[in-house]
Order: sequence, then C-alpha cells, then structure tokens
Amino acid sequence: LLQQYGCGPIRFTGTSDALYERHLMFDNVADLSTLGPRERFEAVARSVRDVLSQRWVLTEQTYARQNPKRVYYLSMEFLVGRSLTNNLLNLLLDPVVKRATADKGLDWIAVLEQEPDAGLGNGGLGRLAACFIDSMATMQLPAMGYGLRYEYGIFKQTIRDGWQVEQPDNWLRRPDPWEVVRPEEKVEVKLGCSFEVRGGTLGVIVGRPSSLLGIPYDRPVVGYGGKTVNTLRLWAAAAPDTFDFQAFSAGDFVGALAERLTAESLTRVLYPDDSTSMGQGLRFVQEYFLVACSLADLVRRFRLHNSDQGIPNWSKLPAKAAIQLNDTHPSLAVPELMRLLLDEARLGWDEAWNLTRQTLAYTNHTLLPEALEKWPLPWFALLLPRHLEIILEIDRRLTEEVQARFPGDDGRVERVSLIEEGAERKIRMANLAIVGSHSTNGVAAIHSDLLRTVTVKDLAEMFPESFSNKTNGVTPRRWLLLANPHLARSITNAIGDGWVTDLGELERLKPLAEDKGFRDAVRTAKREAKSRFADWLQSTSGVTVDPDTIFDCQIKRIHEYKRQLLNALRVVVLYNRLRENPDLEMAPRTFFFAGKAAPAYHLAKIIIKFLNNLAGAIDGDPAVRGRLKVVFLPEYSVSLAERLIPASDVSNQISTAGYEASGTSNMKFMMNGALTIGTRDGATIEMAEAAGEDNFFMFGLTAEQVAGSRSWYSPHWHYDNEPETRAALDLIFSDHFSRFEPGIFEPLRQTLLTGGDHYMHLADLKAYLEADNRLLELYRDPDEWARKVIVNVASSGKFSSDRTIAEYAAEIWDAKPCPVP
Ligand code: DL6
Repeated sequence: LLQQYGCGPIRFTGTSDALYERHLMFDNVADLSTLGPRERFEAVARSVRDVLSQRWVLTEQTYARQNPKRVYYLSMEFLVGRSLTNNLLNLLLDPVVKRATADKGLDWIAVLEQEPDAGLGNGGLGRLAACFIDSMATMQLPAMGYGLRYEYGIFKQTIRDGWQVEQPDNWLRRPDPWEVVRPEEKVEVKLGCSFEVRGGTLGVIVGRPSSLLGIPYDRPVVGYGGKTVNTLRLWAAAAPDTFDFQAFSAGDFVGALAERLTAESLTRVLYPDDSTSMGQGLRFVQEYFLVACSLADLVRRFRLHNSDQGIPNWSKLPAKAAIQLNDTHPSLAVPELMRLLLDEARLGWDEAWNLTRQTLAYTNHTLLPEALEKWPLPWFALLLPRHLEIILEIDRRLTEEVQARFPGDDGRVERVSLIEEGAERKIRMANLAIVGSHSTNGVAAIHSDLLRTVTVKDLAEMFPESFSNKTNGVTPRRWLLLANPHLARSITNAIGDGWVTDLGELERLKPLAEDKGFRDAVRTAKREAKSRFADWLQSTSGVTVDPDTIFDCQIKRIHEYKRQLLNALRVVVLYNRLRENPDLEMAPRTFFFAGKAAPAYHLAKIIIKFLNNLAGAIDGDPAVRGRLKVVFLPEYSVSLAERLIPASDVSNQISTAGYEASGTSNMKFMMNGALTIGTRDGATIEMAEAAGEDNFFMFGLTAEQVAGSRSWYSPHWHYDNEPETRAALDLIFSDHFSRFEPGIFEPLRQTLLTGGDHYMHLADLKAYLEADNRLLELYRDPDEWARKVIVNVASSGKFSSDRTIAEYAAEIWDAKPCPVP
C-alpha cells in the first residue's frame, strides 16, 4: 500500500503497521501500555497522513508543472466532520485497516470516537463546501478550498430541562493530526486602524494603521481512489513577529504583548448564526481577513507560474484562476482584487475591472432578507478606506450605466446601487458580489428563479447573462458508501460499484423495484441501520427506541421557516387522535428531531424546549406508550447525521415554500432510502420530479400561493374551522405540555395565531396530515413501500455533488481535470 501511494525518490520501508507503532511510540514517548484510545487515534491518523502525503506533494507538483486553470473556493465555513474514516475510504484502505486492527485487537470504534467533528460551519452552506471539495478532488480538478481555522467551531449543544444550552467547541484542545502548518507561506494583512476585541465586540483605535499575519494550516482533501489529494487551506490570525518595540521600550510591556492577543482572537470563534447576518464588527474583519489572505496567496501562486522575466502577465488571470464566492461572506474579494490589480499591479481601471469580473463568481444561498449582508459604510472608512474608495467608484460607474440604459428610472438606480441610503449608509454586499463577478447562481431551480425574478430583479435585468442555476448535491462517498455500508453493499451487489463516482448509475436499480430479492435486501439493510442506530442511542444516552417503529425524521437548523413547529403540530394531532380513540389503528412511530438554534434566536430556543416537553409528555402518557415516541437528539452534527440518515424511513422537508434555497439533507435521505414528505420548495421539487410525484408525499401551498395569499391569510380561520388544528393548539395553550411551567409556550400562540403566522404553519397543517395519512396507508403494504424506496434511491443520481461540480466546472469556471500521474 505504501508503494501504491508512495512516489518519487522517497519510499517508506516497512508496513503501515510499523508506521503506526512508530507514531505511537515516538509521538508520545511513553510506555505503550499506558496509552489510551486518543493516542491510538492520533497514531492511526498520522500513519494515514504519512501514506497520503507523498501523493499530496505530487498533486501540487503536478499542478505547478502543468499550470492548469485552478479553482479557488472561498468560504467562511467548511463543515467537514470527521476525517479518518472518510480518508481511509477514499484511499481504499479501509479493508486493510480493518484487518490490521483486528490483528492487533484494537478497539476500532473507541479509536474512531476520539476524533472530534471539525464543526467549522453552521449548516447547509458549510456542509455543501465540504461536499464540493470532496467532489473536486475525486474529479481530479486542480482546486483549493480557502477558509478560516476557527479554534472554536459551532457550539456544542446540550439540553437542560428541555432548553438548549451552548458550550464552546474546543475542537483543537488536542493536536489535530491532519493539519500541516506552513508558517513560511504566511501573508500580511493591513487594516486602516488598529482593533481590539472585548467580549466578542470589536473596538477600533482610530489613526493607528495595523497589520496582522495570516498563517496557513493545510488539510488534505483526498479524492476517491486516492489519485488526487487537494488542499483545504485554513487561515489562522497571528500578530506580526515584531512587537511594537517603541511601546515595548517605552515601558508598555503588557500593551505590546496584548497586541498579539488581539490579533489572535480574530479567528478564535465561528459565528453561530445561520440565515441571519448579525452585523458584528468582528465578523466583518474575519471576512476581510479570509479574503485578503486567500487572494494574496493565490496571486502569489499566479505570479510564480505566469510571469515572464519577473513580470506577471495579468491578462492571463481569468484563464488561470476561477474564484468562487460561497455566499456574500467573501464578497470583499471584489474591491480587494481591484486593489491588488490597481495599486500593486498598476493596471488601469478598465483592465482591472474586466479581469476582476472574469475571475470572480458568486453563489447565493438564501433569499431571506435578514441574511443578506449589509455593512455600515463608516466601518469601511475606518478599517478599509482604500476599499471604500474603490466601491464608491464602482458604484459611480454603475449608476452612470443604469442612467444611460434606463433613463429617468430613479427607483432602479436606487435599487441596484451598492449603497443603501438611510440614517446609517450601508454597503449591500450581494449587489457588490453580483456586479463584480461574471456569474451569479442560485442553488436549486426555484431558488435561482426567485433570485432572478424577485430578489435582485433589477440587477438580473442588467446582467442577464450572469445568472444561472446550479442545483446542489452531496457526496455519495461520505453520505452513502461510508454512512450506510449495508445498503451500499446491496447496491454494489446489484449493479457493481460504478455508482460511487457516477451516481447516475443508480438509475439501473429502477427495474429491480420489481425484484423480490432486491426488495428484501433493501429492507434488510434498512432494518440493520435502524438497529445499529438504536443500539448506539441506547449505549450513549440510555434512550430506548424500537427499530420496528417508523423512524420519522426532521434534522436541520431550528428556524421558523423550516417549520419544526408544523411537524410538532402534526405529532400533537396524532397524539390527540390516539387519546380520543385508543383502538385507532396506526403504525407505531418514532419522531426524531435534531438541530441547533442560533444562541440569540429566542423563538427557535422555545421551539426546542417545546419539542423536548412534547417528548416528555408523550413518554409519560401510558395511553400512547409503544405507539408514539418523540426524541430530540442533542448536538446535531455531521457525525450524528451519518448515523441517523441511513436509519430513517421518512424525511420531513416541510419549509414554507419559497424559503428553503435548496436543502441538502433532503438528498441524503433520498439516497439512503427514506421517503420524503415535503413541500414544493428548494431542491425537493427537483427530487420529486426525478422520482415521479407518485413516489413522493408532496403537500401544501406553492411559493406562488404563499406570496399571493400573504395579504389576506388569516391563521384564525384555520383555528376556527379545522377541529384538529384547534384541538392541537388548545392542548398546547392549556399547558398540557408545560404543567409545571405554565405559560412558557405563550410565544407559540404569538407566532402561530396572534402574530399572523408569517410562515403559514396553519395554512399547511391539514394538507400535511393528509399526506401523512397517505404515507401510513403505504406503510401497510411493505412491498409497495420497498418499491417506492428503490425508485427513490434509483432516482437520486442527479443529487451527487459530482454532477453539481461538473456543471460549475463547465459553465462557470471553464476548469478541466489535471490528473496526477
Ligand atoms: O446551499 C446550501 C444551503 C441550502 O441547501 C439551504 O437551503 C440554505 O438555507 C443554506 N443557506 C445558508 C444561508 N446562510 N447564509 N447566508 O446557510 O445553504
């Protein structure tokens, strides 16, 4: 194996076992019998890194030699999860390791459990970035991810008395065996003033320009088959090596050292907000830091490979670099690249502008107004004065163009402007990203349409050729092959393993829906995954669930638009039905919820509390025991999703239509053989199209109907006219689920009834229950259920991130594979 991955003049002698023993001994310098699973995990991971490192070096050497167009994916979030099993799988090493661990009597599960999730993201956007870099490496694209090395990732969630409690995620407390720090490739980032961070807020010290260092930490991104090993480069902030010697020798010893603390605190923590822009100064500087470090780094690489006698050929930049902005978070790349081209390369405005636009591309991930970033103009004036000058000049030219093309249309000028006027002037980052790049894409067909025709309609009319759709996807390596070994094996037994890198192959399973043997195999795989999950849950939390009940799941960030409350109302209705009629025939069900609420999102935290109280009340009610169970799983993470999704029978994708840009857990459930009950929103629409609506359980208002009924919609009408809706709400408001905490769910009355039910829960509840009935009806026929499961799995091929990346590469980046020999 070492020979397989070894290359060049260096060859290891010995076996991978020897590597492991050596790491265990020499990295710890301790008596081996005293070492525990953590040390063993580090030794295994370091051995795996040894195995891949020559390939990693060769990948970069190949790119340096061939000088292909490179793709740079800039993202404030990479929700990577664990790496050991994924790297072993992609290196095709897992059978070897299984054998070796068995030989050594190593408790493999205990070792794996030592790896913390790299939780450097909030949810869908960050996980998408992680799937994309996996696909780019697998497809042998010369690509690199750029992000921040947060010392604290997304907070740890515990539940106390039903309430979410946040704890810091100190994931780097123990050394991370994957990362390689490269201090020699540090970059300097300059700011217009000094800053300090106190209690998470940014204070600026005017009149004292400052600089800090970006130190790159590289992580390997192993493509499937281990041929290409790309890099995820995460930047950590540090103070410049030199202290402020003047202050130092003037006696301010502490002050000079404090500067260091200030700089390092910049990348200390990930902002835990999803689908909101909290507008804090520290976040603004974090975003600039990512952009400044990454652009300096990639421009340095560009100069190295595209200069003639030391003079860079800037006109080649768009032919050699494609920079994808993951949401507006890195959109300061527009003025930063302009600054580099104007001030450092000394190009004229027009040339710099054309190169900038041709090099940059932007992906929008949300239409929620509260998530669209707008930064106060005075912050630019203080911290990034040169960038402000550039933005104002872009805006001046844009305004001229609008006036020339749409004379007299002042409203349009105002709407497309990069500047929002008001008591405090703000820079609209989405407008900046759209104007400053050659491509703007949404992440599912409906989302891209709404973006183009509603949210930024005026800009789309100005730059129609820039707009396109790229429906999201997920990597089938992590989300099927690794997460669901039983189903993966059944699929491979049936159609071979081509699906692992060409998920469209799953289509060949369709005829097998009629094959009893295959239906049995799929059913057995699901049962196996459910038992595995139930055992894990029992052993880690003491919670008992019955794998012979329907596992019905909703796992995602807690947000009103995702409508966990609608799901809870469904459960309350079912509960009422059973209380009223204990003899009612109803398949026993376990409802799983998991997800984190942004710490400052009060209502989302009440929703978590409600779900927990609902679980407690149902558990405590003998009338429904064994028939209904609700479980709120704390600490939703990539690792938890990997366990639960394979075990799920039903996937709930029930956002208010028009609000969920795409969704990606919907795709993971589909390829793992869960049936979807959902609204016509995001990529769920395309999934239902792929499988046929008769294999889906779609319900509820369409995005058009939601928009059209806003002005007259009244939740009270549903309360007054739908007995089950009314009974469910009355039960909640009677404190049935809050006996010892009367009144705590009053905010739910406010959001669902008196406040107007902005997300239209009550409008969709009846239709949801009808779809749920159809689902239960189907469940009575196990063969028919299995047929639909197979059709769903077989139709999930489109939702591989390989397909998405192939579209980005062909239609946005013009990037080609660069195979490593
Ligand atoms: O595109 C990835 C993912 C989508 O699947 C989700 O539908 C969408 O909600 C999520 N967007 C965000 C928005 N954050 N910001 N800005 O996470 O993106």
